[in-house]
Amino acid sequence: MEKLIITAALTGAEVTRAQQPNLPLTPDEIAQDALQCYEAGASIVHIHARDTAGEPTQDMAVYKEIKEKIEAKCNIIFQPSTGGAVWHTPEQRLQPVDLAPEMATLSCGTCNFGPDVFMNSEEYIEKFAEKMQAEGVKPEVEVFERGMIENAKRLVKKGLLKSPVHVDFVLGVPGACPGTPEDLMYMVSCLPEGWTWTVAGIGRSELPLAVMAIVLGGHVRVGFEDNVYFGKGELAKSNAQLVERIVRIAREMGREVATPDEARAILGLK
Ligand code: KMH
Ligand code: ZN
Repeated sequence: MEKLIITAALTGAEVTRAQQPNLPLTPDEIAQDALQCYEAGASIVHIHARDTAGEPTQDMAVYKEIKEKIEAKCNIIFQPSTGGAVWHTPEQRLQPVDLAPEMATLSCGTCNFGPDVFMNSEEYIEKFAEKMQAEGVKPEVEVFERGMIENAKRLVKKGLLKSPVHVDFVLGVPGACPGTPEDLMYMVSCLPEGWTWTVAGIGRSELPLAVMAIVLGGHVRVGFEDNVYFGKGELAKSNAQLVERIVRIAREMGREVATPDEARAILGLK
């Protein structure tokens, strides 16, 4: 089995300090958190920027600052969000791709997102994919519902995505696919041969789905974007604490953890 790639989703666009007092918000806090997660065993950081008021922003300048601060500390893979917040325009969302990061997320369909709608029309999915191709950015295809795998396959047919694709199953978002073991098994069974996958279980589904991914040969995403708790009613102390637990479980189960350079090789990054 390939080594395990652990992604730390540090901040997200929706979580607040009221929900998680240790949420990193400023570029300095995000970079420091990225370093801690790297030291704990993460090889990718999934980044959402916040403005000086702590609100989600897709401003390229803020992403640039975060990217440079992280790169000054360690060689973890920097993966900005192009999902942003539900109210960002497609143009705003696409800005961090101008920094030509090694990876960026590419949501491959529309779904409900709590009380909101996370809008990803075919036109914009294709525009995002084209832009990533032009900048040499490897997309991580975000899959919130089963049909999004078919959309990714269509992008491959159109030459807008290169196979093997790397997919992130985001399961347990209220309004989209639940995060049960059966849901994950079904999603995995729908992937074409050779595609790689990671799973981001939302809330209480984070840990059980992560353990399944360790067993099945997938990869794992944890962090405050997806889940602010360590146990029932117990807030996590840090993103790194969530990463450390995955490393511990993986090692106990005989699955080695990938360094950033090993993750680059697995994912075919330049
Ligand atoms: N914040 C969500 C609406 C991504 O980062 O690419 C979208 C999201 C996906 O988080
Ligand atoms: Zn995200």
